[in-house]
Amino acid sequence: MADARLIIASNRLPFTVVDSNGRLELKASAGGLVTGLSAYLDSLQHSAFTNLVEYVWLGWPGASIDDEHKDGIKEVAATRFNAYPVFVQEETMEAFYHGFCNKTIWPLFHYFPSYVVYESESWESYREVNQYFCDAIMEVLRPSDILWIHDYHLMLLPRMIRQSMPDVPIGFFLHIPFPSFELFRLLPKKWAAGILEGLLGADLIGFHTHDYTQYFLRSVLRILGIEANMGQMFVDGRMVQADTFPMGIDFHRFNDAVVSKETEMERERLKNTLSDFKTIISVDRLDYSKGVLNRLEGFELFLKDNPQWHKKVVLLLVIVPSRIGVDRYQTIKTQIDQMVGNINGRFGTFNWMPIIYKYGHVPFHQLVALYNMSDVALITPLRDGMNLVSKEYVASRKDATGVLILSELAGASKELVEAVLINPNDRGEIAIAIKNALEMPLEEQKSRIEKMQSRLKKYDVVKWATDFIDELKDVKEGQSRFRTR
Ligand code: GDG
Repeated sequence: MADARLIIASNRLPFTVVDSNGRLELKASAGGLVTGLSAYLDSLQHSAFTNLVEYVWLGWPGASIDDEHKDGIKEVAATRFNAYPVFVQEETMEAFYHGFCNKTIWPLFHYFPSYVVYESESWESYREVNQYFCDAIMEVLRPSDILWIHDYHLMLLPRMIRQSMPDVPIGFFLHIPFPSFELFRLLPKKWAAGILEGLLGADLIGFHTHDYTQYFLRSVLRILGIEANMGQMFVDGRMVQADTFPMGIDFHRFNDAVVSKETEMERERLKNTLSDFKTIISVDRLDYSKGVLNRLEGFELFLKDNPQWHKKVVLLLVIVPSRIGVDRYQTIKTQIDQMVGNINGRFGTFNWMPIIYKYGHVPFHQLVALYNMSDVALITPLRDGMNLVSKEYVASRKDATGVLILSELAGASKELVEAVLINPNDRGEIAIAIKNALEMPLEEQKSRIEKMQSRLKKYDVVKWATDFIDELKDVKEGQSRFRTR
């Protein structure tokens, strides 16, 4: 595979096109995927052990672009971000993203079957946008490249590409849970089979946990009748592998940022107002799957049961706006607002509010300062593919103190076994976990955090991506050996 380039496809690019007083500008954006993959892509440039030095990132640029501006955007995207924009009109993107992606797939794959909307038009827009991505990829893809497709927005894409370029190596990684067969089968047969066949167009399909991989294989067996042996399947005579790759973080980015000047300044500023209190941090995108209401109920119960902790502890609740175009997200926002108000109204005094609530994005160094100065992290999703925030909290504990309370329904709980694991549906358990975390002896805190840190350091995001790409190359080699036999 000499001169192979890595082509990455994800719904969004690492930037968004914004209109600034009539002028289009490209603004860098940084979610978990962008930050994680960027660390890997940087490492490629400096590694002597891979022939993958060039990459191109394809995705939607975040807005409709007029024909007259397309070439300009393409040029800046290529030079500043190594990116290739997939142009799709905002209305089509809206039906696709707010429709099938986030009203059908997201709730179903996160075990909220009663939230799922089944609309054939939105399935059509899902197919349509996957086809737009396929067309754009075919403009740049060469047979010697490696294509790595990301996440639930693009599950039909591997097969579409395979039909046009039968031999190109294609990897697919799902960042959210793959649900058990009993949930997956709720999808109309045509959609369920379409999604599985779409995914099986890849050579390697990766999931965060062993369970998700097994659930996927079970659905493939029950719906398509294809059997697997050790995750290996034969699809139209081609070997396809499903496997588990728990995504890590850029450990040193967080660990080193703790001692940076910017973080130091943020920490000082925060300490000015918070030095009298123990602090509990909670950070999520706005999403019903993140279990924020359960968390607040657990915290309320803790305050009710533990008056000795009144005026001594503060919950720092950061909610980052997300998918506000979907009704369910508006509803959950209103419910969170009300509940925070109720708890503060019920327990607060003129010199103490139990919850400090920030609805908005916080800059990176402030986030690290919050992780670093908080005695406890309270992370209680009802379902989460992985949950990187829990890993970032652990990485930001430079002195190895602190306690992570983590839902056993987050993928991360399979690795972070030294966290205080809770079931997010059990408010009583959350309340007790908060008390125990605040009162945990320092030696126990350190022993737990150190073990988690050493694991996160070893299996970081660069290792995650390297393992995935290496296995993809192995699968490809295995296929050619199989063919020559
Ligand atoms: C999906 C899956 C899976 C958040 N708020 C701020 C901020 N963030 C950053 C965090 C973290 C990322 O966003 C969020 O990642 P999560 O993993 O916690 O959650 P999702 O966004 O739902 O991600 C998830 C992930 O994909 C990766 O596969 O783990 O299960 O749902 O990196 O740091 N960053 C800054 N300010 C914020 O306010 N700077």
